[in-house]
Amino acid sequence: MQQIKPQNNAAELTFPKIGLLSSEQWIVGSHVLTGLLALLIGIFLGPFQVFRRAPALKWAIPVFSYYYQALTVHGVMNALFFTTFFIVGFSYFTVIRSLKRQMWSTKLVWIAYASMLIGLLLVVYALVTNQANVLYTFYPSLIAHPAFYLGLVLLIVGTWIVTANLFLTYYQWRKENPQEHLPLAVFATLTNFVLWCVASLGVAIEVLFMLLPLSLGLITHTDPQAGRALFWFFGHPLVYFWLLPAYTSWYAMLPKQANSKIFSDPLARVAFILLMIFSIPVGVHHMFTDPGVSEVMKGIQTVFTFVVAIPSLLTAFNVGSMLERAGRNRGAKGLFDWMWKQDWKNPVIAAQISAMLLFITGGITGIMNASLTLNIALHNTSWIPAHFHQTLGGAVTLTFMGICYWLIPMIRGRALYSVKIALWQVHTWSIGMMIFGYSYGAAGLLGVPRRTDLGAAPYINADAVPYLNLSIASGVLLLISAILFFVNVFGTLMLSKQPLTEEAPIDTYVETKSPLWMEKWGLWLSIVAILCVIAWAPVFMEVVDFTHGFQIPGYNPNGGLYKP
Ligand code: HEM
Ligand SMILES: [Cu+2]
Repeated sequence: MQQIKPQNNAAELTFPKIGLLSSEQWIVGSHVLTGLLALLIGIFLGPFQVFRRAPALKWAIPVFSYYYQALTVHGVMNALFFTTFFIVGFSYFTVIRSLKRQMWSTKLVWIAYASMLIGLLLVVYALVTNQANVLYTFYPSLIAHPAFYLGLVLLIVGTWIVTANLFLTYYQWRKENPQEHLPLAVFATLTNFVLWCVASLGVAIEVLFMLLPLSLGLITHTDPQAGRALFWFFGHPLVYFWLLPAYTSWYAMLPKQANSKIFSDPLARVAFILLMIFSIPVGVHHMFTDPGVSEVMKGIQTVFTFVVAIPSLLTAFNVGSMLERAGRNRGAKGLFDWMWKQDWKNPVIAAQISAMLLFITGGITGIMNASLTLNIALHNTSWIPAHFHQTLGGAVTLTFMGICYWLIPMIRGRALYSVKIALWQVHTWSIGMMIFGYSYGAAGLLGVPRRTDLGAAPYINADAVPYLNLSIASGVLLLISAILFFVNVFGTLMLSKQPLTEEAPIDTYVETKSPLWMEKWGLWLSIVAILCVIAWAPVFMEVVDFTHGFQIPGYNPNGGLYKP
């Protein structure tokens, strides 16, 4: 990195009142649109999984007809590639706008993009050629084509470069502005990338030292329990990596969009710090039924998990209060009237508030999942996809769609193609996800499994059949919603003729009483490291077999036992 020089010293950028600078347009646009391309591949399989799993239909999935190929494409494209590209693009926008400067190095922006893009292409190759039917969690002993793992490595390496560039931009700004407060949106973005970098070490170790060598035939055996521990060291904070940009939008952009003010900026920063610190030490809650982890560890991480609920409750209070102010500014009187007095005709606002409403059920079901005793009843049932389609599919994706409704017009330089279509999209998505959550949740309580080609399964509990059939309604609504979304994206990019009217929702002045020590990144990193060691070292001592090493033969889902 020594050779790469900062290209943009000190020069404070001036932005047009409306629209983007062309440098921003390229940087933000390329990432966001690549993310949406990944979503385009992944999203449409969702409704067809619903149709395939409903006893009344049992339709074969089109194009990727093998169930696990389709499910892997859906999970990997939506959860790993759409999210990462979108978040990186959104984070660049946030930092460039809020700090009013170019990224530390534009060259690094493109090196990271190239790495992530090649990663995406390699993974698509492995998926499309039916050589990576390992789902988005790619647990060993399942094995995919090496291109799949190489693609994941490139994606992660790309995000590490992004992190370096973000922090170098921040330190450059800080040097020139030693006493100024960092805008909240940038503070949130930095906490998110600290969290991501530490978390991704787990999956990097798993892929580089276990999965890639196995897939290349350098080793023949593996250890599924150790692999799962490394994955979930990463996998739980991963969900916060998705969520924090949505929070960033709710805390730092929605107030301006809704013509309100944040209730408490320091409280928001406390929430982001808590999320950064506590999300890695809780991943064992994904391993509550794993035989290799002791009950003691499961109990300890249950308690930690409840701690992570606190910053989300702080967020509910802080953002709720901001929305109440917005509603009262618009004439709301009674106790709850302010909810209806929001600007529901604006898709950017409607999407974000609907996303929050979905997150209420997502959060409550999450707390249920986190209870060791309840989890045993819920684990691997359709309850789990019901839960994370309220959080990831609801809170996160719908917020990102809402962001698209102002960001894509800015990238294109024209107004949104159709506000009406956007509003229909938001409401079909919310109602669709609610029905999905209800039907899949209820079916899960009756024992319907997830990750199962139910269209071919003879053993469905008769009591659960009506719920699975009800889920067809959610599939139809969500299919319509996904089509409407992409009609608007492509319409805005290619057909829209109206001039852009909306300003970027970033306030660059900072009004906060938060102390500057909140930006002690070294301190936070040390606390994260200490908590990780306390929470995870005993788990790894339990799950790694130091005497016998790897003992389980790799398994290629396409070809039985793995032969290099
Ligand atoms: C268009 C609306 C969507 C529908 C109808 C839908 C439906 C489904 C269904 C039925 C499953 C479970 C299949 C099974 O367990 O066998 C599933 C899994 C999943 N979905 Fe979606 N989905 C949608 C959108 C999304 C979005 C937007 C995301 C993420 C951004 C997402 C991420 C996932 C993930 C990560 C899985 C787990 C895959 C696995 O078990 O390996 N879905 N989806
Ligand atoms: Cu988790």
